[in-house]
Amino acid sequence: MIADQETKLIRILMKQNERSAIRQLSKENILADFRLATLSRQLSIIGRREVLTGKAKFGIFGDGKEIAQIAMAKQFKEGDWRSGYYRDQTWMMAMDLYTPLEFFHQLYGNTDRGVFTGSGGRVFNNHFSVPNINPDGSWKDLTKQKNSSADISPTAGQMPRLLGLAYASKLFRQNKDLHGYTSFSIKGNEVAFGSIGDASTSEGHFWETMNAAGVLQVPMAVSVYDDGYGISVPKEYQTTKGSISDILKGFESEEGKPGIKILKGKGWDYQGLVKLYEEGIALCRMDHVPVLFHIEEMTQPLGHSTSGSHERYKSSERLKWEEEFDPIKKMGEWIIDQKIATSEELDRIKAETANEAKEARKKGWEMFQSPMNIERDALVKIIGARKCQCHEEVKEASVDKITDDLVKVISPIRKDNFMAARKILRNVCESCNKADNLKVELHGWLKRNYATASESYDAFLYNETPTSVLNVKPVPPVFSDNSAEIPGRQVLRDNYDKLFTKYPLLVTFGEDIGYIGGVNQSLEGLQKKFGELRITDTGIREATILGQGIGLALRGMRPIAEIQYLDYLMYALQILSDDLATTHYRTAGRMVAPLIISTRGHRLEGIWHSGSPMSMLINSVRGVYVCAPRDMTRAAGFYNTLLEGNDPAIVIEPLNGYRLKEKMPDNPGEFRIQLGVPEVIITGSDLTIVTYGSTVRIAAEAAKQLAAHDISVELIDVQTLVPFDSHGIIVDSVKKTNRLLLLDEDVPGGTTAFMMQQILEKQDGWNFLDSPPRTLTGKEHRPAYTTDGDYFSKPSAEDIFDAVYEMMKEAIPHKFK
Ligand SMILES: Cc1ncc(C[n+]2csc(CCOP(=O)(O)OP(=O)(O)O)c2C)c(N)n1
Ligand SMILES: [Mg+2]
Repeated sequence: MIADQETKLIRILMKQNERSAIRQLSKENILADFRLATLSRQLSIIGRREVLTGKAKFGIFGDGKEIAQIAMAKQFKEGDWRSGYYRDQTWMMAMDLYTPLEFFHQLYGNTDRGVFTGSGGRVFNNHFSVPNINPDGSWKDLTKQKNSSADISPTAGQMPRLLGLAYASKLFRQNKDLHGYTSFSIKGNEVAFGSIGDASTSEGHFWETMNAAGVLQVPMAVSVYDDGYGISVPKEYQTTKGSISDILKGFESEEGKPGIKILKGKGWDYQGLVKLYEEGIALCRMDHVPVLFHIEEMTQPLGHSTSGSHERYKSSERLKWEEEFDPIKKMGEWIIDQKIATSEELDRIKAETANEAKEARKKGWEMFQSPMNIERDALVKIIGARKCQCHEEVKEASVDKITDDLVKVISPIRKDNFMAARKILRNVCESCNKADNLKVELHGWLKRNYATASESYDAFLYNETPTSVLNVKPVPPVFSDNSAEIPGRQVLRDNYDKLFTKYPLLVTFGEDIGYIGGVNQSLEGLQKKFGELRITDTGIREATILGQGIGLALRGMRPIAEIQYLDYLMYALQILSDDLATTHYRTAGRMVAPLIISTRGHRLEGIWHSGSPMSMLINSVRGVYVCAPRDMTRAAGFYNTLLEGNDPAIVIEPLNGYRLKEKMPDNPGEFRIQLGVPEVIITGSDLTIVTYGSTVRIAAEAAKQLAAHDISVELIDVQTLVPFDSHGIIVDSVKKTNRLLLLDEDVPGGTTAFMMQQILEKQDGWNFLDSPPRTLTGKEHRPAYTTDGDYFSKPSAEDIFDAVYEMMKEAIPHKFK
C-alpha cells in the first residue's frame, strides 16, 4: 500500500480507535486489567522466591512488561498466532491461555500432561504453547482458538517461525483454492504476533526476518520490549544509535515502496498502548502490512532471572527510574488521577491478587509434590515389609540407612526415590532375598516407575499418533515394458507435478526454484503451471526459509522448504535443531510441524558443494527424520510417503544424480518408500557393506570388481538414517556374512560410527562377527575441488575394493594373497 493511502487509513482507524478505545476503557475493563497486571506481578515475585528457596529450579518472569502485553492481548483474536519469548506471561494470561496454577505447574516442572497442556514439564517456565493437534493426531480447528507456537530459549529463535506463521495468512488469503480450509484460516485474516527483547534484535535472525517480512508483505506484528538491557549489557552495546526503531527507518513503507510500519509506545502508558495496538494491528490484519511496535521505557523490577540480581549492573539512577516508571505503579497513578478508582480500591485489588497468587502456589506445590510422596511411600512400604534384619557390612550403606535417609527428605523428587531404590537393590543380602522377595519387589517397583518416567521425559520425540509417517504403508514403484528411461531430475519433476495436483496445501519455496524450476531443474515448468503462490522463489536466507516452513507447517499447510545445497543448511541448522526438531518433544506431543526439507548433497565439486556432513545432521536433529536416497526415484518415493504423514523430515537428494537416467515409474505421486527399511541391493555371502546415498552406486561398482576376485558382497542401502533399520535387516545380513564394512563420505567416526553403534549395540550384531568391523569414510578435510579432488577426498570403488579385500585376506589368508 502506498504511504498516502496508508496514512489515510491510519487516520480513519485512529478515529475509530478513539471511539472503540473509549468503549474498551470502561471502569470495569480498566480495573480488570489492573487486577491482571498485579496478579501477574505477584506471581513473578512468588515465583522468584520459590526458586531462591530451592523449590523450583529456575525462574524467568514477565515483571515490568505487564501493561503493554495487556494492551496487545486486546487485539489478539481467535485464529491468530503468537511466537514470543519468556517475558509473555501476562499476555498469555490476558488471553486466558495461562492460569496462576499453570504458572506454578510450569515453574516446578510438573510432568502431568493432564494438568497443563503447555510443555509437560520439559521446558523452563514461561515457555508457552497451545496444542495444534488432538490426542489422536488430527488437526484442531485452529480458527476457533487463540494459538501460540512453542517458545524456545535461544534469543531471536522465535523470529524465523514468526515469519512462516504470518506467511500462511498471505497464502490462505491470496490462494483462493485454500478458502475452503476454514479450520486452518478464515481467508488469511489472522495476524502473527511476535515479541522479542531489545537486546535480541542484535541477532541475525531478527534482521533476516524483518527483511523477509517487508519483501513478502505479511501480517506480522512484532513487539520489541525495550527495557534497555540484555541481561547486564545495555542497549548502547547492542543496537546502533541505541534505538531499534531509529535504525529500522529504512524499512518503512514509502510511496510505491511497500515496507513495514513502525509504531512507538511507552511501556507504562496504558491508555496510549491500548490505542497503539488497536491502530497497528488493524492495519496489519486488514492490509497484511508487517508492523513493528517499539515499546520503550520498559522496566525489569526483579532483574533478568533467578540467576542473579540486577543491582550488580544497573546504576542507582537507573534503579530509581525503574521504580518510578514501574508500569503498574504508573497505571495506578493514572487510574487515581482519572478518578476511576481510589487508592484504597487499588490496594484492595493488590491484596486480593497477592492472596490469589499465594493460593495458586500452595495448590501447585501440592499437586507437584503429592505424586512424588506417593511414589516414595510405596517404595518405603516395600522395604519396610521385609522381615530380614540384615546387619551385614555393605560397601556404601545398609538398606536401613538408605531408607532412613530417603524418609528424611522433606520434599522428595523422583530422583531421590530412584537413587534409593537402585542403591538398595545393590545391597539386598542373600537372606533378604530368600525371606522376602525384596529383590523381585524392587525390580517391579523400578520397572513400573521407570515406565512413567519414560513417558514423562522420553516420549514424543516423534509423532506417536496414528498420523505418524511410520504408519504409512509402502507402495512400490510400478514399471512396465514401456517405462521410459529419463534423467533423474525429470522423475522428480513429474512426481512433483502429481503431488501439486493432489495436495492443495502443498507449497514449496526456496532459492531459484520458482522461475527457473530449481538449479537442477527438478521443478522445471511447474511454477507456470501451479502459480507463484505454490512454487515460490525466495531470497537467500536459509534460516528464515526454514522458519517460513515451520510456521506454515504449524498452521496446517504442507510445506517443502528448499535449501539449495546441504552445505548451506548450516545457516539454518540452529532453527532446524532448536526449533523444528524439538517442537513435538517440547510440547509433550501436543504440536506437530510436518515440514519437509528438501536439499541435495554428496559428490559434486569442492569444499562447499559436495559435502556430506551427515553426522552433524543426524546428531543435531533427532526429532526430524533423515532420508538419504540413492537416486531420484527413491527421493520421490520419500516425498510421497512424507506427505501422507505428519512428521518433519529432511530429504537429501544425491547431487550427482540429476542427469543420470532412471526408469520412470508408471505411478508417480503414488509410490511410497517406507522409512526405516533398508534395501538389499546386491545379495552376497562373504561380507556386508552398509551405506547410503551416492556411495551406493560406487559400492555397487566395487562389488562387481570384487566378484571377479571371488568375493561375494552383500550391499545394503540403509535409505533412512533416522529411523535406522527398524526391522533388523542389516543384522540378518551380518548373521549370514559375519563381516561388516560401513561406508560413507562423512568424516571418519561420523555417520559410520553411528551406524556401527546401531548395528553392533542395538541390533546385537557383534555377536555374529568373525572379523573386526571396519569403516571406510571420506577424509577428515572437506572434499577438494575437481574430479581428482573428489577421488582423493572420498571413497572410490578402488578404496572399497581394497578395504574389502584386506578384510577377506585377514580372514582367509591362504585364499586372498
Ligand atoms: C542465542 C542465545 N544467546 C544467549 C542467550 C542467553 N540469554 C538469555 S536472555 C538474554 C538477554 C536477552 O535480552 P533481551 O532480548 O533484551 O530480553 P529481556 O530479557 O531483556 O527481556 C541472553 C543473553 C540465549 N538464551 N540465547
Ligand atoms: Mg532487554
